[in-house]
Amino acid sequence: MAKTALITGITGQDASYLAEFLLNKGYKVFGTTRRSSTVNNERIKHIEDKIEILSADLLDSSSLVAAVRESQPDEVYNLAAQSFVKTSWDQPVLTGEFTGIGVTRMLEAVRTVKPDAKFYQASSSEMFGKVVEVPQTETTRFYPRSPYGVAKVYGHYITLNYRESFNMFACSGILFNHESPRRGLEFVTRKISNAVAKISLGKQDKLELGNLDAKRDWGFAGDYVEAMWMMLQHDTPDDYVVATGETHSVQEFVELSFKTVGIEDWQKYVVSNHPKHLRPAEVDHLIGDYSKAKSVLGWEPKTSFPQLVEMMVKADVELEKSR
Ligand code: NAP
Ligand code: G4F
Repeated sequence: MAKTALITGITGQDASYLAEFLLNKGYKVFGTTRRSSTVNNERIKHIEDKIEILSADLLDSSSLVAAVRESQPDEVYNLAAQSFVKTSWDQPVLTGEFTGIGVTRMLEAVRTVKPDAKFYQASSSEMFGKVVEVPQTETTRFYPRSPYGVAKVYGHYITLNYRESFNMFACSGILFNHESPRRGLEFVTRKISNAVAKISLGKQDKLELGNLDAKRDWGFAGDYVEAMWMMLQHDTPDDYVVATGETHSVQEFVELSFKTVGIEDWQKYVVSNHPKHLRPAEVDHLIGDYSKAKSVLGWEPKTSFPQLVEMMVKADVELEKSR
């Protein structure tokens, strides 16, 4: 019989790729959205008739319980969160409520209504923050550097706690940054790819950025959702780092993006260290060791850094040409 999955935050980047992936595997897919005054389904428009949308908010336990009751899922992927690190300093309490306590609300909904459902929690490399070890593994001590990172540490440990307390099949994927043409425009990679596309078409003059020296382990979201699914297919629940094992600076992303559209003198267009884009505390250097995911789950990234940059810039050029 076909399996059923419930994905929270179905309008988000990862959920759109995960929903496609699960539909291809024959799953019945339910996804939750929160109420908004404008339609917000850009990323799932192409699959909307194949999935069931339920209304639920991470702040509202009864809506989460109802979503689990209605969908009766075999697998729950808790992807909903306030996911933009910079905003977490502007809205630290809300970020704690959504990204931290929201995980407990979701776990409670599952425990109450469908305790045998397998549960995936979207943990983050942002938990490593001011890193104490290079590269970062499942055993590296957390040192979060933002209200978002702190909230994710809470979400991570409450998932582990429900696994140990109630014997739930609950896993955390410690995912390093993953991007795609569907990435939100506020994140640095998409901000760059979109601006470079516009600059190449004469629609924008300048690209204002913050810290160009920050280094991230960037992968492709389409590759990473497979790792989420693999965690829930394994015999035992556990936590896994999902990464590429390579790190690159924001500047490298900028240079390669401009190169993709044939512009070598990128400095002409870029303003760096713009105060609006600097953070009260920075995460300088992330690089993940995914050897556990590789040896236990058989997962490996498929998309290289240059392929990711090219994919994003070319998609934005096409998008901006059509506007
Ligand atoms: P995203 O594009 O920002 O999507 C987040 C989703 O959560 C959206 O559907 C959003 O709905 C929903 N949401 C926000 N607040 C909510 C609330 N109060 N109630 C219900 N839904 C709410 O994020 P993503 O990049 O796909 O990431 C998915 C998850 O992985 C997040 O938990 C993120 O923190 C985590 N993560 C991401 C990365 C990465 O590099 N992408 C790395 C590690 C971990 P709206 O569309 O209505 O805003
Ligand atoms: O693209 P970012 O905003 O992503 P960040 O902060 O690494 O967070 C993302 O990855 C986390 C996993 O580690 C996720 F958990 C989280 O949900 C999110 O998906 O910024 C990346 C780097 C930072 O060091 C930032 O300071 O780029 C630097 N940066 C430089 N100029 C900028 C800018 N970031 C943004 N967003 N905008 C800039 O203009």
